Amino acid sequence: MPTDLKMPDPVTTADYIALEDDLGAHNYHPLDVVIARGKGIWLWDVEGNRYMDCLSAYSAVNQGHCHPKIVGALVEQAQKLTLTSRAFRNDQLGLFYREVCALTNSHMVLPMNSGAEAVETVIKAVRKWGYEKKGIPANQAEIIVTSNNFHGRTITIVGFSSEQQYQRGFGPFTPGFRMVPFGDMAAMEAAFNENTVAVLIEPIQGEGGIVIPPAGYLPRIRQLCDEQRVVLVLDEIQTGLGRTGKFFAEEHEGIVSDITLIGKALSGGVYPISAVLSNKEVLGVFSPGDHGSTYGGNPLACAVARAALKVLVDERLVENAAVLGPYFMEQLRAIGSPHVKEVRGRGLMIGVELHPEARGARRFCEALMRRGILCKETHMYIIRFAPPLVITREEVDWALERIGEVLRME
Ligand code: IF1
Repeated sequence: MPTDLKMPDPVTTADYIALEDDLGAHNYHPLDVVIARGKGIWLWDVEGNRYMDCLSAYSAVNQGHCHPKIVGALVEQAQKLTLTSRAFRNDQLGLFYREVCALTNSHMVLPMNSGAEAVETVIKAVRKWGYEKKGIPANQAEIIVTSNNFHGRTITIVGFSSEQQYQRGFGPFTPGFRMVPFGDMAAMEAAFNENTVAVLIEPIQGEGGIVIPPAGYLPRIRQLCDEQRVVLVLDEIQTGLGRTGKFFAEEHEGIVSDITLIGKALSGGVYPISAVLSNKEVLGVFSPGDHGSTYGGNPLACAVARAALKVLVDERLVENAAVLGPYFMEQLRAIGSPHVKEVRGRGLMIGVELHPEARGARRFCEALMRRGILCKETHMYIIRFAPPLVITREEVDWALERIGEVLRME
């Protein structure tokens, strides 16, 4: 039955929700707020109500919504050239390569579109590297991953998730992954074998509940990878680009990965682009025709990413997160709510874990929405606070006043 386009246009929040619920797949359970406009840390819904964004589209909008310099780059490039396919070259790609490699001390980069595509790309790269450079027998390559991980939603990626819901109904899955409990050093050491090509891990588990690794865990993995010629791949798609108060979260651990995955804030939420940042040894295994994508490395994405990275540096957003994050967490602890079990995080990647008796985090997120703050629960009991990195101290105080009211409710 074709959709009745003669239906009147939606006007109210309820109208928009009805349209979404009627025609959209129900693969999300969003808050009942319909956003129409965003600027900086603020969002406005279709009724004109203003909200502080404390999710930043899962850290894709670190630079703030609709940053004029990033949108300006989008508009300017969109009027010149948007897509050539990689059958031809374009004048933005090399400039993006030079700038992102200089900023991240990388020697080779492969641009893709979504974070999951960057993860899939690195899986192909480390496997091929394992066969061609490490001499692992064909189809025997193993990648070590950790429980409670989140790396995307493709069949291969959910196949190595520990979250049953991400897997239910989607099998069969891709072999070649060995999962160990996150933070368990003995299990990690035991998982290494002659067929191990890489360890794929988030330096802080985002969706897993803002889980910070035990002290020494990542440095020991770095050492094991060095000793056993295994590639250390850090998924910084959510933690990277200033979110944790460092340019990359690995800096908190004093380590340097072999390969870093970035996405989300690489474009400031304006256009999908992700990238695999590598040394030449691993990404160098790709030959023409081995890998690609229609939109990967398109000039529009590269122009936007160049502007987004420049904003991150010019506006000292990493430094801002490093100052306001600890302040935010200290003040959250000072609320002294009986519901709160722990406040944890790094920079402006903050999780407030509630006691089971608090009856779940969703009701607190809904109460915060009624007070003009949009945030998201994860794993039932954790409220995530991740505002854009452009937030000011005064705006943090504005949020704390309202969060305090909500965390003191029954
Ligand atoms: C959803 C979660 C966050 C990521 C890390 C790779 C990807 C993501 C560390 C894949 C993406 C997004 C996906 C989005 C919601 C959000 C999310 F709740 F799903 F788990 F942030 F925690 N690595 N995370 O966080 O990147 O393909 O999405 O560009 O799927 O609902 P993507």
